[in-house]
Amino acid sequence: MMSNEKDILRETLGVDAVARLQALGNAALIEFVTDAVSLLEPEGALVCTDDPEDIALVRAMAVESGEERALSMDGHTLHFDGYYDQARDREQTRYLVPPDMDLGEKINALERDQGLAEVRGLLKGAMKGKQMLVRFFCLGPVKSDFSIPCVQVTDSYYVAHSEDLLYRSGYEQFKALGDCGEFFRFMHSSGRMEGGVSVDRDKKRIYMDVATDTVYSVHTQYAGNTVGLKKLALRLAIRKASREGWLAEHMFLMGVHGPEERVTYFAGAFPSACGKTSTAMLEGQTIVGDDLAYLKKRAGEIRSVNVEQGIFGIIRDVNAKDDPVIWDALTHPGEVIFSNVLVADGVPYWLGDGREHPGKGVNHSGEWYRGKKDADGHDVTLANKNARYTLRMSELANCDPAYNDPEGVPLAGIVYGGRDSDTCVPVEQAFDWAHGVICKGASLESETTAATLGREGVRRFDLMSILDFLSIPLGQYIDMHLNFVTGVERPPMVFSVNYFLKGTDGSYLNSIADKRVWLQWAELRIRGDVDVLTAPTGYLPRHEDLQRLFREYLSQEFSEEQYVEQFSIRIPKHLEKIARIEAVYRAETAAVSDTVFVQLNAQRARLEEARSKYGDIVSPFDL
Ligand code: SPV
Ligand code: MN
Repeated sequence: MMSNEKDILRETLGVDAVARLQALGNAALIEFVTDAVSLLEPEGALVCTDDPEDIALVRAMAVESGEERALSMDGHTLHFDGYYDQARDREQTRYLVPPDMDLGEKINALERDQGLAEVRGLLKGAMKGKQMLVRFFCLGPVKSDFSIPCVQVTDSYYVAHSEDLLYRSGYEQFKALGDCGEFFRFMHSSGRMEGGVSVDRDKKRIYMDVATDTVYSVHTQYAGNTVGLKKLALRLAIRKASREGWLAEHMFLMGVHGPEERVTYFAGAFPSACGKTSTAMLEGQTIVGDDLAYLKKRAGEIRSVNVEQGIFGIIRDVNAKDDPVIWDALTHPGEVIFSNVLVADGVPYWLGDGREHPGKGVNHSGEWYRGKKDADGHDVTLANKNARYTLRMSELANCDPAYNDPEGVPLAGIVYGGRDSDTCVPVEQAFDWAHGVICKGASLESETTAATLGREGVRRFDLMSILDFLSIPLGQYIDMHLNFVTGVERPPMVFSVNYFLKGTDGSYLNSIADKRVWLQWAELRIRGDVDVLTAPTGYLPRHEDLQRLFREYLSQEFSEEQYVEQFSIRIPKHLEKIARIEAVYRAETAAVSDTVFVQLNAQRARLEEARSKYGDIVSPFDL
């Protein structure tokens, strides 16, 4: 350590904290923390190790600082984000790139020097009078070749507490790293606070410096903007993965339990609020992770790990009937952070919880009463639609025993799903890997939800449900997927699901429970236990197989009429979709592989041929 670095650190951190940093023997880390101290100017700092005492202190301080408040149930706390800070902010999340780097049409980028000057200007002195927390975490299981060490500095105890629930501790992982700069860096300040929330929302910025694997986030608390290791780290990981030939994905991981106690592992990509967590939490199955997965090729197969160890889940519509496991964890003692829900008499309430609601309480808008309007004249709902819960997976009764395995789980299937009211069938298998990558993953669209700021219900292109997090050009990302299975004997089978298909009268055709059948069917397909029908868009399940699965798993009939209504191929809708997707790729400034257009053209040709034979709507019984 240079002597002026030593002075800056020692003055602010004290001798013990400096010793903790020095014990890691990592010059790049010292450089990062020194920079953070000189930029943010904290009054002092808490350098935490993996020691449970440090973790308990952060949890206690989250309450003492007012960022969280204790609820009646043991271990439960409540956090509010500012009224206008309730979701990821796409507009203010930007990549800082050198002038010669083109990330393409879809990526919100800003010239590096300009962005750094702006965000570092906003962070200058942001921690005056506050403590800086220095935290070490590990993405992926520890001591694994999936592990990525991370350092987070923040002045938010809520952010640090959330990270303790969501990520594996990483101080020891840093020791294993040695003197090496290959780690991710996150710098966050909530900025000026009033009543425990960030107030200067016009100065909110989330900027990612890809040259140094450093993310800056300021004047925000919402975890999607601040918990560095979540979506901000995903963006850095995608770039690292593209350099090293693996995949960093916005996917759940789950074990689907088939006949004779066999377990088949699936990953699933769904845009936010489209049934992703509830799929990973399906009855009878085990969950490995609900949001982020790393995939690597090992000895001719694909292995995958959960990047996280906890869940930052949407609480809306979690109720005792549809989500018994989560419900259980949320209504019993245990460490849970509720955010942006309503609290009355120490009890949290949320939209769609299936309970009688109190007429007043406290929520993200302050004192709340039924009929309350905000400053813009909009109704203030009892809880925010994007209200969340944060807990460790180990709290869940259905946690898969392999969720911490450093080797990961063998991946047999990938599922893509979006909120699609009028085009795709409820479940379908891709013809092969390339067809799945292009016509399912890279063609994914979804109607927008409350998980991001902006209008809801607008159809939006969202390839692999990762568009918001893409940090390399679209074409390059697709190529990574296409090439990923080279040398893999049995690439994962690719499926699409659609839980949101509507009938001609505008009502949903499926109930929430039906997804169990789609997943069990996919499991049987992977194991070679069921046959299929060939449609222009992929392989469809046969009626008799679905009928059997509906009876077995849901004790329900699945009539021929239901089958025809749900599994008919809506050719004009598919052709419109292909035209939309093709336009997206044609508009890309960065190169896009020919395979994209070849696959889309082949699908169009199959659809047109089917239309000339059967008309606009093709019944599966005609196939
Ligand atoms: C999502 O919106 O996809 C989430 C929550 O998983 S966030 O951390 O906001 O990204
Ligand atoms: Mn997510």
